[in-house]
Amino acid sequence: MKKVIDMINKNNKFLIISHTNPDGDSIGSQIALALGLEKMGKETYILNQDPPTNRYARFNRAELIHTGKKEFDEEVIFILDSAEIDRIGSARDEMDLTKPVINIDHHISNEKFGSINIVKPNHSSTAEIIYELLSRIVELDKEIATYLYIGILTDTGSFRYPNTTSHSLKVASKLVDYGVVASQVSEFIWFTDPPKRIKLLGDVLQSIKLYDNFSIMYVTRNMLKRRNAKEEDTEEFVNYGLSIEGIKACAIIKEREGGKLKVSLRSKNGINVQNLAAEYGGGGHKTASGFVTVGDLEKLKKELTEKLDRIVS
Ligand SMILES: [Mn+2]
Repeated sequence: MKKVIDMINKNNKFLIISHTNPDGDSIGSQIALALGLEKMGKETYILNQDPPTNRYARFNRAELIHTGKKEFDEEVIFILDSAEIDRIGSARDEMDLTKPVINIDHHISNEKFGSINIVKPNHSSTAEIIYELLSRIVELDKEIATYLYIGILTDTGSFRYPNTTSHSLKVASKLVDYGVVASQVSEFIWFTDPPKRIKLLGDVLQSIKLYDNFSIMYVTRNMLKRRNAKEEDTEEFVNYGLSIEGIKACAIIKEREGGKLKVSLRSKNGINVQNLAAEYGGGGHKTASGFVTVGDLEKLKKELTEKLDRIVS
């Protein structure tokens, strides 16, 4: 951490990159870090391959997030919440490769690709680590605290997942002391869904197939079309597959353009779905992983049924 603080003190222009399809933790961490550094008088530029989804594009500071060609001469590059450098997608092409990279992440599989690596797998989220960094170098305020809180809230599934620790709750508590209104943030993130998303959820839940201790559901292009929805409207649907009594693992298959199939896997009670994702070239955590493959939906359903059956029994 001291090396990072030295690097911050000695430089002025910081590029802040995170992974493709950014989530609440990556976006919350990026915006909080940018606001903290700007408060110290530094210049920052947030760059991601993909724009934020609707849920996160509504943030007041979402305009800080850039995509596409970079217009910035960075001195230092932060890469947040990305276990491998490939996770940042095309943002990598914009990096000045002569500049030092500070890699900050909480994934156990992090490949430590940075010049400096702060990898803390016992932390719930990257935001929890950014809190530790910022609280040492700048006076936090309600706005910075709110973005950090969003990161922790989303990565812990509102403090429900096993990564919810005494430490993550302590950090959340400190953020509330800075003025975060927990109920407002929850409402903003989770209780402002567009009606089409809830209709689509109904359709997707109809597709669920329950086995002894795992479940599989899917979203086809037609299901999306019928509700005038996009794949981003299916975010978090996977968790319903795991919310059923006795279920220890679940999968959701999302049909994409061009015959591609995106699969998200979730598990609990010590079941590991990371290796299953890896079999298809994907990755993630033990309890949350995913992959993209090409093929036939029915065939993949059958394959996953057999493989999940083996994992949970
Ligand atoms: Mn994260």
